Parts: sequence; C-alpha cells; structure tokens
Amino acid sequence: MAMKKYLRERFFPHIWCPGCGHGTVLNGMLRAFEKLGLSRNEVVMVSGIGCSARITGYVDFHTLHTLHGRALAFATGVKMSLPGLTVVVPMGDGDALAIGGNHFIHAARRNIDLTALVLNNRIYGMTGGQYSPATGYGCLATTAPFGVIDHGFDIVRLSEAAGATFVARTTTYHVQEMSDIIGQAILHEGFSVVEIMSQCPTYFGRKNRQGDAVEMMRRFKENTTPIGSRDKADNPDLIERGIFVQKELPEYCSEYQKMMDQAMKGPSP
Ligand SMILES: Cc1ncc(C[n+]2csc(CCOP(=O)(O)OP(=O)(O)O)c2C)c(N)n1
Ligand code: SF4
Repeated sequence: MAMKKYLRERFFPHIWCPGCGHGTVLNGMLRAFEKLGLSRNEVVMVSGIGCSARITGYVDFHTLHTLHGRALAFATGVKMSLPGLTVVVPMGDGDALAIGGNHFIHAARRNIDLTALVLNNRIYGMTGGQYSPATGYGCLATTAPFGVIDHGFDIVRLSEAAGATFVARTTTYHVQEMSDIIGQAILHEGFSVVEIMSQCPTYFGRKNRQGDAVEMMRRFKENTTPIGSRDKADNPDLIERGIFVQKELPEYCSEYQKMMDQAMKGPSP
C-alpha cells in the first residue's frame, strides 16, 4: 500500500478500541496526502491530547504531540515561523471546543492557514466518557447519568461565525468524501475546519445504546445527507454533509509578512 510510507510502523499496534472511528480518519487523511503528492518533509502535524490526538504518533511527518486544548496555539507558532509547510491539526471535540475553544475561535478569526480536523465522537473518549460541548441535550455520558442538560455546539456554524474560510462536515462512513474534503481543506489558503463525525462505540455508543461500530456508522449513513438535498426538505432533522464555506480572505501569515517588509523599510517620510 503506497500510504505505508506515511506511517511509523514501529508504533503499531495502535491504542484505539476495536471499531473506533479514528483509524478510519487516519486512513482517509493519508489518502488525501497521497493524492496531493505531499512528501513527509512538507507536512507538520500538531495535536493536543485525546484518542484522536494520538494520530500524530502514527504518522511519519514532523509531529508535535502537545497539551490538551493547545494544539492550535502550537500550530500557529509553527506556521508563522515556517509558512511554507503544510500544517494539519487533528483534534477531538473536547480538545477543540472545550478546553481549546478559545484557541479555536481565534485561529478561525485570524484566518491562519492551518487545517483543523475535528474528530467529533461527541464524548471525551480518552478519559472515560465524560460529556463534551458536542454531546448534545438529553444524551447520556459518564458525567451525565440522567442526560446532558446543555446544548451542543453546531461545529460548522460556530466555525463559520468565528471566521473560518473553509468549513466542511463529513463522516467515517463516507470515507471517499472525507478524503476528498480533507484534500480540499489542505489546499485552501486560510483556516480550514473539517468536522468528521466519528464513532466511539466504547463510550458514546455504549452509554447511548447505539449498538456496535457498524450500527453507529449506519446511523451516519442514514442520518446525514449532502448539502441542499431534497431529503433535507422532507426531513429537517437530517445533518448536512459537504463544504459549507469556501472563500478567499487575506491569510494571516501573508499579512504578517507584508507588515514585516514594511517595518524593515522604516517609517515612510
Ligand atoms: C490540561 C488537561 N486537562 C485535562 C486533561 C485530561 N484529558 C485528556 S484527553 C481529554 C478529553 C478527550 O476528549 P476529546 O478531546 O473529545 O478526544 P477523544 O479522546 O474523544 O478523541 C481530557 C479531558 C489533560 N490531559 N490535560
Ligand atoms: S475510547 Fe472511544 S474514542 Fe477512544 S479509542 Fe476507544 S472507541 Fe476510540
């Protein structure tokens, strides 16, 4: 398999539970790199802490496994010092939107050229199934035995409102679509967010009686629909997939370089 060149095989077997969606995201992401013809040396992958964040351990790029919620802060530093590199940031929904929520909205607002992958399993997987900002009203979690009473973020709408210039949603069931969208997100010059609905059968699935991984992926198939489809008009509860935002705005590192060039010239007479 051509993608093997991107893997650090010495770190396998991986730590993910059987049926975890995060391995499928790793697969889809590597297919995107392969299609874009990116070499291992051109890519930096930065993550925080979580089952999703473990992805950086398994790929043979330049990788940083940092602090929970702080991946985008580290990634911002990397991108600003070496803007020619492709910087990809895989995060869990907790990592990105709870402890990391502030970094997330400000990275989006700056439109810095990073690709944020939010692996949304609607739970804190690594620490035992606590609820996250994406769990959703009424769902069960270790820390919500009677059901969550706060409302979940809509990651797509949050990203768009914060200023991200590329925003998409896909799922682990739709692997080809996922890989294609990740590729487009990487090519986009600006802050890109790809929400990937991913199954955690061990915690979200078990607590909410959603069945095994196959059953959870069947739900992704049945409960989602491409943006603007007729099905959505008939069934407003369907979750839309696809690219919601794709627009050009000045990118942060380019603007910063222009300012530096101006400063080097000194004040205008
Ligand atoms: C500063 C800090 N706070 C809390 C933790 C504990 N912790 C580690 S991973 C995690 C949440 C993981 O959930 P998520 O980011 O959604 O990723 P998943 O494991 O579900 O992929 C938490 C709370 C930590 N490592 N560091
Ligand atoms: S706890 Fe959940 S998110 Fe973590 S590896 Fe297991 S299935 Fe995946």
